[in-house]
Amino acid sequence: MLELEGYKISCHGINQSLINSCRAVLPDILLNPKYITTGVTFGYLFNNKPARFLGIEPNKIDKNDLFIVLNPCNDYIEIKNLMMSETLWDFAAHCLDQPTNNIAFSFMNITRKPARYGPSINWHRDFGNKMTSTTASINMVRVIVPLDPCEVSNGTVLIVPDSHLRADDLVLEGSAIDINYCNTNHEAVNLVQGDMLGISSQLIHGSGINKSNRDRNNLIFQFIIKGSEHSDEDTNEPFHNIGFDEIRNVSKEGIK
Ligand SMILES: O=C(O)CCC(=O)C(=O)O
Repeated sequence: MLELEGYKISCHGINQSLINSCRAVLPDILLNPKYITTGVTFGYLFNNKPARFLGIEPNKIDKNDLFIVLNPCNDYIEIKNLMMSETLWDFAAHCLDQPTNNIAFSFMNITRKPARYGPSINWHRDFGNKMTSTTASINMVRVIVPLDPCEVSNGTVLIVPDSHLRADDLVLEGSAIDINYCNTNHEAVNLVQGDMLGISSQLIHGSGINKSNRDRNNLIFQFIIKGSEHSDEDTNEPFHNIGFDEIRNVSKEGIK
């Protein structure tokens, strides 16, 4: 499916009470020292990539707050419950053109854009991205589940249609993406709570700054085709490789 279309939206697939529970536990996750150690803070991002905050006063940025939270499903039953939702797995399987019992969950994160200082995310493909990618990333889909309504003003996801089919001519000098092309040919994907957005690992996407007064938090679940080669040598965070039936049977303490 994604091989043809590059991305797919499912409207209102996730139960609102699951979204509400995840949203409610978010403040607790953000204060958890474990995620502060393993995640990426806005301070780190600002020091290393200040252009992501273009037009934002540095003193507006909470430097200790988290931009990326890695794998909170390991400890939070609220996130795990959403992750066990059949509609999420069926959607991911549909994106990968597979039966649900032939896909595996590998990794998840929260990507945050707080009101007034949420940073932009540069044009990129997930294929080959060291933080998220496995060696199996050609057989991978990342499914975005927004915890807040997302539109251009609060930094929703922007996609470059058909860029997954044009891996050659949208790449300059072997690595850099043609930024001018992306700047003029992208589309915004507006999402509401309950929606899911599946993105092919080959599709170029990014997102803008959030200067609005509305937070934007995305849960992002990564699935691969079972049996795909799997490597975590490029990342500090181990990837899971766990099917739907197994995930339902793991204890409430979390996925290990
Ligand atoms: O949350 C976003 O704005 C985009 C996330 C993204 O690009 C990714 O996870 O690859």
